[in-house]
Amino acid sequence: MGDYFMAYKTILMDVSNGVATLTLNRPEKLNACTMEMLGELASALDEIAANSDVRTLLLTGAGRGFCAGQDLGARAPLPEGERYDLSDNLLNGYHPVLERLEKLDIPTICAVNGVAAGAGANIALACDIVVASESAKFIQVFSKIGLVPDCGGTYNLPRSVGMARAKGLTLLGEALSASDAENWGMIWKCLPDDSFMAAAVSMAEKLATGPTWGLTLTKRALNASLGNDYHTQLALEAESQKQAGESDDYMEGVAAFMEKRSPVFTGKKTNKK
Ligand code: T3D
Repeated sequence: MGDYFMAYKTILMDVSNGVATLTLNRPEKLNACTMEMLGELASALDEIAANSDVRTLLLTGAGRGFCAGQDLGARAPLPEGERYDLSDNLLNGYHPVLERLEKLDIPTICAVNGVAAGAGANIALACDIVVASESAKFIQVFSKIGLVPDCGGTYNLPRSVGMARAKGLTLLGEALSASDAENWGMIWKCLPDDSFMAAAVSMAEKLATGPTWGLTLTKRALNASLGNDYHTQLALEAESQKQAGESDDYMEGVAAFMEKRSPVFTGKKTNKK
């Protein structure tokens, strides 16, 4: 166990071996999201972004689920004529979390330990690498309660699985198994239940000893490619390679190759000490 930072009520945060692990921690409600949890997640992501010792984020859930999306306990039926403004919760609760995840300049892994439904599924898919235990499932459950996919679902799904599958998943709201999610290219890997968490931690620790700046430039370039044309992307690659080539880690990578040893990367941006 590593250091603990701010005390949170609905999530756990641990930092060790360069990995910050955030665990959604309302297992009795399958880690359904409350405004308190979303606020704590945003604060924890700010802490992580400010901590230069952290070189990978691992997001997971406590208990048998990853996250069942919005806590519906906060959505009791209203009297005739009154309605919730659900954009408010998205703009002020979910989006600050998603924006911080997107801006975080380190690799992010989501270890989906169990069911990921609604916003829970789409928060998972907002991470750079998604691994899931074989008993986990992904459910775009929104249509079951008359809502629209949110938290980037309508952006990420057509891009990862294609329009036909995105429409099937969201309009029908059926559960997708972790192994189908892997076969469809929606996630990186489906792993056996008994070795899943150890494998996710090992992957996170491996990334945390990697050339962090180069990895960051890589994920930024891949994310940008979704909105760029070919020539713009070639220009971005040249600029990214210029920046990666200025890092100590590039010098170390080449030296280690020539000396037939494993590289020791600092993860720092430039050659300036
Ligand atoms: O509102 C806004 O701000 C807009 C934003 C919306 C974003 C969204 O995420 S909308 C989608 C909201 N989520 C759902 O509709 C999912 C509801 N849950 C389920 O459909 C099922 O629980 C699951 C398919 C996820 C898992 O089913 P199962 O059979 O494995 O578990 P369960 O028995 O249904 O749930 C276990 C407990 O968790 C249970 O509590 P209890 O009865 O033992 O006290 C259940 O009520 C609770 N729970 C599960 N999901 C939620 C929840 N409690 C509150 N909110 C939930 N979303």
